[in-house]
Amino acid sequence: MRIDIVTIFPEFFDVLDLSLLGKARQSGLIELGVHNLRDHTHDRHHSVDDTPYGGGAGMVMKPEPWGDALDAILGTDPALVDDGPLVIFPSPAGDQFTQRMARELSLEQHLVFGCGRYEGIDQRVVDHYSQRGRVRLVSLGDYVLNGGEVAVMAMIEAIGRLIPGVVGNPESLVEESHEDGLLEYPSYTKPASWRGLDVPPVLRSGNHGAISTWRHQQQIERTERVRPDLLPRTLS
Ligand code: JEW
Repeated sequence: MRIDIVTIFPEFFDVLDLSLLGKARQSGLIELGVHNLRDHTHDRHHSVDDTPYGGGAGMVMKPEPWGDALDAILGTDPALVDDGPLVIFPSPAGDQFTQRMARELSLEQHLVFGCGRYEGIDQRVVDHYSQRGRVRLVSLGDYVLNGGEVAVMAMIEAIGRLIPGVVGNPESLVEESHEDGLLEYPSYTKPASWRGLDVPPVLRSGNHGAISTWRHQQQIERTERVRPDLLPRTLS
């Protein structure tokens, strides 16, 4: 998969050199381009923002640097068509990012993330690229961030680990929280007793049937307790 990011804080994405995602880049499974929006300004002060039409607090990102930056990545072919790059703008007004969406996005060939700052990007940028191809507004969750960078980081981590070969053991993908609609069961490692707290004896019994049953029961209890909204709606 190819991923391009447009941001005024390219250094923010230096951490993508590390860990699983860094290895995936080295092995060529993920190709990453990070682009500084200010490289696409033409004025002396490299301005990317201006005051909002209609008034109001704060600043809005100007459309021209966005147009130049995105054209440099996407090309200027007026029709980007249905199977071209997918452009994603993180936004508090977007569709909620979920594990399901991560799975869908992990099947894409080319993702382009546009990270806004200030009060957001001039609406015409979204409108223009929606006319030329596929654009999505995506929200990480119902809280307000200062810009799109943290949201993009989270999305790339969630999407990247679903690309075949990025996570060493594909079974660990299936087993994890949310892939089966339930929360994860609690995990333990050595020592068997720590500060007076013992590992549940069933996990040391060697009885794999009993272990599976216990873990599944733990998943259901945990989900009922903290995330009942994840369980299928039951009658009565
Ligand atoms: C988020 C991108 C860019 C995503 C999630 N837009 C906007 C905006 C901002 C603050 C207040 C009101 C609107 C800041 N901001 C962003 C915020 C994504 C941008 C500028 C974002 N929360 N926040 N899930």
